[in-house]
Amino acid sequence: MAMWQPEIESMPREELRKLQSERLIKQVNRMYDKVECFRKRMDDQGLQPSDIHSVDDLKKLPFSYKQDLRDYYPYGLFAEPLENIVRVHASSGTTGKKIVVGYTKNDIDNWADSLARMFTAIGVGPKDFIQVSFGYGLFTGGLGAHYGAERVGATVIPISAGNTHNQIQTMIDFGATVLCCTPSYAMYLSETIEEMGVKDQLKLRVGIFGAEPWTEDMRIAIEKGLNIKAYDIYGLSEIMGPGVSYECECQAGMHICEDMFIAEIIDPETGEVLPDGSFGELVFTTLNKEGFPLIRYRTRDMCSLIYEPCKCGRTHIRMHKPHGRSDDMLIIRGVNVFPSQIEEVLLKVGGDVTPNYQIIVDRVNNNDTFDINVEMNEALFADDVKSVDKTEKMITSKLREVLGIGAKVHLVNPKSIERSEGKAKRVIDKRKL
Ligand code: DLL
Repeated sequence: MAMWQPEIESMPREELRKLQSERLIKQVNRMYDKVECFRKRMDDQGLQPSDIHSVDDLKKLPFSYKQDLRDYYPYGLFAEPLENIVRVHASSGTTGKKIVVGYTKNDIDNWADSLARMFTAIGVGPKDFIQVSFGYGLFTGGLGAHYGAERVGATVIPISAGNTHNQIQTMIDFGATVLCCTPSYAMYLSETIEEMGVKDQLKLRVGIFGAEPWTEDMRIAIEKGLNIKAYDIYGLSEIMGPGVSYECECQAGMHICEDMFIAEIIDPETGEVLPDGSFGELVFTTLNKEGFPLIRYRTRDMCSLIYEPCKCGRTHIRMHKPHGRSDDMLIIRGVNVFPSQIEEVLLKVGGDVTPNYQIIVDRVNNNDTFDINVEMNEALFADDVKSVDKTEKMITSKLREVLGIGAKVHLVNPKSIERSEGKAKRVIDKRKL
């Protein structure tokens, strides 16, 4: 079977822009006819589909929000009759009601294409055994990766997340060469492999990780721990699932499938489109989704886009790793804190502590309390109280430098913080805000 290599990824930008404009116009017309919420918003702004002539007019169009998915739950935003929907996925997030998305047969095909592009971009093909350790089910990770893996002709090991010892034994017995899971689960797997003393029995060479923020230092730790090259993949259920963007072999930002999605960066406060290269909120418009299309969807993910051509020759723009979500961002004593900043500090400190941590925020007498439990490693645990004290003080001062506010750092026993098989839960916010 030939490697799957679509020309669309190296399409000249002018042609790509033309394709985007054509698809945008078609999409806006379709949605105006079929999706009540979108039509109402257009009408409220005095806009007609005929006002949209090219991607330059995108900024005229109204935004859409996660709240819309809740308000029209479950199927109110679908743009196809339900008999044309062949699959639904859902995501519950940390708060509130589930959101539901639907796919037609073509949507599933395009989704598999985007993941096939990703696998091909990092040299994964028919000879590979891909262990899909993303959760299968309503979460998009498992089935998303699965269909892409089949499309490139690889052998899929559809194991889903969890049951870690069995997971590792299967990896060894079946000769998995590629691992797909969340970065926090990859860290957990790596830790358990170390404990089991089976690292030299693994055939893994590549890992594909996403669904939650992770830092460059975490990438280094995973690559070392599992002896692989680790690639980032991004996506969200509302837009499609994994594969909205993905890294190529250069590991220098994730290429957005621009024939399928238009990305914009906006100021999350004002909604204004920011100049190229700015850091802000990522907004996506789907260009060829049939079942569940969205125009200018506010992802709440904060990042910037890279417009310089990539060394790999793909012409599609790239996005930096999202720094966190504007709605994951904690405001503690008036200061913005992203959990990823804490992870960065811990990974830099390295040595005596692990990147397993939990943030606990509370409000006592109208003041925010900010505690961070950090797991120490076995060596420090066996050391004397003075060394623990010293490390605690060092982390506290490094965190203050980065965050600009003080946190109480508590070094806790090895393996005392619960491990995650999916997305890690790093924050316990007890304030009733
Ligand atoms: O997490 C889809 C996915 C599955 C992506 C597997 C990658 C791999 P949701 O559950 O809807 O969908 O969560 C989407 O997760 O808005 C981001 O905040 C975050 N996220 C996803 N990928 C990354 C990444 C899936 N590579 C939300 N880096 C998104 C940072 C990510 N954050």
